[in-house]
Amino acid sequence: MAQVDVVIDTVQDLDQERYKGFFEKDEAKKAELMKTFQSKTVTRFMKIFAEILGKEKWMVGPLIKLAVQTYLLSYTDSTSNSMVKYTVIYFESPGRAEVTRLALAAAGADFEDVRLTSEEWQKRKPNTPQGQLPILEVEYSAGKKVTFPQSGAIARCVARDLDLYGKTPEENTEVDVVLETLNDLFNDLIKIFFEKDEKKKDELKAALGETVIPKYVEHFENIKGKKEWMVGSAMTIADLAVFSIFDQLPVTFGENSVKRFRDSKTLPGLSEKVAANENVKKYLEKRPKPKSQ
Ligand SMILES: N[C@@H](CCC(=O)N[C@@H](CS)C(=O)NCC(=O)O)C(=O)O
Repeated sequence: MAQVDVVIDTVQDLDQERYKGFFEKDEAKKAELMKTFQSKTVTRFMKIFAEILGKEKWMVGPLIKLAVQTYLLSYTDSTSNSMVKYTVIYFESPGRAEVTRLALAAAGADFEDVRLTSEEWQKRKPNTPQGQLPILEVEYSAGKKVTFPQSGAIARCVARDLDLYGKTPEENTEVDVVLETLNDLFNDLIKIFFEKDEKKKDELKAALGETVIPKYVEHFENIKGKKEWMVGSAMTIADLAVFSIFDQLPVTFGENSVKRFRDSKTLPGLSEKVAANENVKKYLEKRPKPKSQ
């Protein structure tokens, strides 16, 4: 049982470290202490536990191991950016990954922007969750790593983690409405890419600027109304979604596709505000320039 005591006392030491931040009154110092706890202290204790438990000679070893892992992950699964590294894997284009890349950039998160060529993708495809991109890898400082497919799911994952998902459950759902509308728009665009008949393809392209995009512009206008942002009173991933699609459309489908957007009384101003965000600005300067396809 002595070994159990060693683990329990070590857990207590870890808690003592956590309380330093917990009981700190000065908000700036508290934030600093919590950051150090999450980014350094938990990792240090992980190593200590790994050493103790690595011996694996006790009957209770595996159970303690499970308990300790659960205990540590309860800290590391929470939402501090400092302890998480994100990797977004997609093709070079903005496409279905851009809203996630923008969210990570806007929040100043630690993120790797991996852009694959078709050849590189073909090699990696068999080892991915659904054989499609984008993929988001999330690596916690305690060593846990998860990989998610599905652009909507990964956009929501980073929005939740990085406080870009609205402040209330109602706002979360409003953000979802925007992301789902964006998904519908993508599905309409994809019909054009997959159309083999050149005549029909041209018809679809013409309809884009005439009827398809105007319909989505109206949806987005109605959601935004007279508010400063799409949802609530602060920038969310919904604003990044609107910015990203109207940034991308003219490059891929020409200026005609976004005529209704340019004429909108509310959406271009929103896009300008998103582009003026310091972190977004830095990302836009750094990212590969979107190409027409
Ligand atoms: N519903 C999925 C669709 C993903 C999808 O269609 N990905 C395309 C690129 S936009 C892809 O991976 N194409 C390459 C392939 O299927 O090998 C999502 O939203 O992530």
